[in-house]
Amino acid sequence: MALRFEILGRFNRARAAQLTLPHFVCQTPLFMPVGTQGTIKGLATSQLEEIGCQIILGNTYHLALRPTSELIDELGGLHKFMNWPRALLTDSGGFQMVSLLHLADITEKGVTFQSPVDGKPMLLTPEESIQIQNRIGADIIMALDDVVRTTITGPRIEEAMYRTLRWIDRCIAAHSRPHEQNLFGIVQGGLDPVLRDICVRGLVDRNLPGYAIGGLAGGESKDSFWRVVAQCTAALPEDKPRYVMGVGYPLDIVVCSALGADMYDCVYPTRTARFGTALVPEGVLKLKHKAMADDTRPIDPTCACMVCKNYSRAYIHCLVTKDAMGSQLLSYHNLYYMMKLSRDLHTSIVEERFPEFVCTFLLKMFPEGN
Ligand code: PRF
Ligand code: ZN
Repeated sequence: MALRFEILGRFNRARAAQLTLPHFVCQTPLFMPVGTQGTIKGLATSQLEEIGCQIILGNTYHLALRPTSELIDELGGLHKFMNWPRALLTDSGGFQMVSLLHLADITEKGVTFQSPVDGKPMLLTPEESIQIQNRIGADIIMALDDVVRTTITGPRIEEAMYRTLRWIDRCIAAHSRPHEQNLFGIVQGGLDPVLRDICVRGLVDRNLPGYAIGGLAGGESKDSFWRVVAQCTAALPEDKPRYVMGVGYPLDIVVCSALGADMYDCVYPTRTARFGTALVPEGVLKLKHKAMADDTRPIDPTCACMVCKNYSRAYIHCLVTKDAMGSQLLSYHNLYYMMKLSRDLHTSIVEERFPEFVCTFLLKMFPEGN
């Protein structure tokens, strides 16, 4: 195992921990911004450090196509290539293919898809996904899983869960750097508690360094989503990190942390920034709105970020549709908001005032109580 997970404080099921990875000592709960071609769109790695990002996601699928994992390996790994000294996580690639390319097809061998470069059929097997991730060199790598939409029902959900369990053994066998990189397993099983239970037990038997809860945030109701997270966190080992994949709405992070989850990733804060939306304690602020045109206040008067210290809503409104700097400043602020949320969750749990923090958070977001 290439990690240490020490719980520093708890409130009921919520935990605050220190997660020591090969490249960084992280504090949980934590949010991980998502990169595409080895970058978080519009931000320099020095800015990500300034914002307080602890782990960022590299996209295996994009990196494998360009510049290729072989080249990244030759150039000394992704940390060096993108000049990011802190922790990195790569996803296995299958989910991205299925969600980005509707051309992907899953068989027992792996995920088959048409190359976006030349249209040739390609196959990503569990072995290859791990080999690619070993070459990229992230602190945490993810098992190849068979992901299906939670909104579908029937035997496909069961097939995908059992296949995910068969593939985990192929991933473990292919992993060549267990002392430098942590392989996390991914719990699948849709919204079915029996299937989720079988999957959790199967993965826990493999004694992995950490576990992810997959297959969520795909259009299911909040009630079903929280139910699955609650079931999985209750069954996963206490002394290992728990990662809810694809989750990034501030409210969901607060709720999942209360349910005992530790790690999250999502494109939401940076994607919504590119559409002119800022995350604020009250919810969201639409910078494109004409009311912003002469508003001299910062995005969030209570925010201590570089953007809120230096620029007005009016200025960002003016930039937002016309210059890349508009979305860069909004991405900066939004990631700062997510990092502050992560820190506030961590500290409030350690300082035994988690319920008060949650109440304040909810009252700001829902002042009318609805
Ligand atoms: N599996 C993988 N990556 C993911 C997910 C998953 O289930 C999700 C949740 N839908 C986001 N990213 N491998
Ligand atoms: Zn700000």
